[in-house]
Amino acid sequence: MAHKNDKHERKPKVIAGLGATGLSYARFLSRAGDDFIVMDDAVRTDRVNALHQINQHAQVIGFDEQVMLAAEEILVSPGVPLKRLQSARDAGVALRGDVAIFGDLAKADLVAITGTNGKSTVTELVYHLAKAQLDNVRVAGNIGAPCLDALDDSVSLYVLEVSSYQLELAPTLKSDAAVLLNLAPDHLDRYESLDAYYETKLVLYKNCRRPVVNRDLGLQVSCPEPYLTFGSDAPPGEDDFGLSRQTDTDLLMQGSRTLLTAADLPLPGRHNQLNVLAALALGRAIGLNLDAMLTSLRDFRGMPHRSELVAEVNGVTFINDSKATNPAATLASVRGHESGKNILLILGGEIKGVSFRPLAKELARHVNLALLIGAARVEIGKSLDGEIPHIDCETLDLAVQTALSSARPGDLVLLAPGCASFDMFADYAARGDRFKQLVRELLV
Ligand code: UMA
Ligand code: ADP
Repeated sequence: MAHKNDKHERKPKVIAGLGATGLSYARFLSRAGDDFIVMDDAVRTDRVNALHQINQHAQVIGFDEQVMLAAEEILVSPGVPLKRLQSARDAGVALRGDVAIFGDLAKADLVAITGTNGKSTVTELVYHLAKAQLDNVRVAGNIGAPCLDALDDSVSLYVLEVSSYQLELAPTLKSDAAVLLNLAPDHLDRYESLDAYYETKLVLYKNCRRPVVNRDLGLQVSCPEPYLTFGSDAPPGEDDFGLSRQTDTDLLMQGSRTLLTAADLPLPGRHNQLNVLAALALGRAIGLNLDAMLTSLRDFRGMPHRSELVAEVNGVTFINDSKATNPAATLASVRGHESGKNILLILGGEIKGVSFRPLAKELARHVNLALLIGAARVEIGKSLDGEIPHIDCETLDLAVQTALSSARPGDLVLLAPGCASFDMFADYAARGDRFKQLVRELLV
């Protein structure tokens, strides 16, 4: 008779999605000696090879209802919409996400960062500030490093970027400090409404010891201790962070103390001033020294594909902000580059159910010409009609050529497409890399 614990008698664990997270689940389960089945709609050979390095017997199949229903639990990759797994959930099969598993197992302090835009910048900034003052700081999460791979008992602080997709299965995540940076329309191809998307993000504050709250959002957060705030107005209290306008520059303040002038910042634009304030507030929330953070800030270099200067060609400046993947990010990016230069904006890709129409008038104040690419270019063109002149370029290659022939010396060509890249590229980084390559080819 088979023993109760015989693995042949046990229900299998199932991994849904074989991307970066799926591979991290495979490593996680293999460390525990668990067998598993992987489901994926579009299996890639390189990923299967990577999987078989972890467990050479692991089976990879398409999404299968019977397998899901027979699972002990399903470990879900963030890109897999939960409605794909609803019947298993209804039948009582547990759906688990990496951030919740990580939160249960992580022993060190945790700073968690979400928001529609600025997550990676603030995550990287907090990591940069914290590692100058603490040993063994680890950065992980949606920034591109699955959090289960970061689990390590020698870590003293985790800085975790969390997406709304990840929060769907981590509604009780405990953190020592957390921020919801901002909210703007995005991912409406996944959520039924804007409120549903916003509510998924708001759960981050539920079990947070020291929330950091953006005053511009007007949120009321209930928590046992007073919380720190930041915002684009002057700080209301001595511990709060904010901005004070001077005639020629903005000042970053804590209470009545001037910390920095905007001109001292290593990153352009009002949005990055807010990102810096959020990072400083998070640093204070976990006890980092403020003066030391201000010193470290000076050598933060920003991240690739976020307002990255590529080159100047015939007097025309080319900037890569491929990571601007929704209209609000595009607008922040455009505003961040206003310096009296004419802006030619490359827009388009997969639109994720979010219209440019509400922002078209405001974009028109800064943008002289839009060059439209990708699957949503016709739809975007309609939403810009009457506001911004636009040219249908279809491809990024053509958009770069058209930009160069339409621009005059002193103009700025900005790739801030306001859309996902998956219609034409593997991801935003591949799109940004292609843009940089095309611009560099103009130099030779
Ligand atoms: N898949 C299916 N069926 C589906 C959806 C996906 O089979 O319905 C499969 C795909 O064929 C693919 C795999 O799932 O093989 C991909 O899984 P995934 O989309 O969850 O991607 P990962 O590679 O695991 O990367 C994820 C995050 N991706 C998404 O949330 C879409 C990465 O964020 C994150 O860096 C990584 O985990 C580590 O935590 C990227 C992202 O675009 C940067 N995030 C969104 C954003 O920032 O807007 C939320
Ligand atoms: P995320 O990880 O949330 O996508 P990133 O830090 O990678 O955010 O920044 C992506 C883009 O979003 C930037 O290049 C910029 O165009 C825009 N952005 C960054 N911070 C903000 C902000 N605080 N508010 C609005 N837009 C922002």
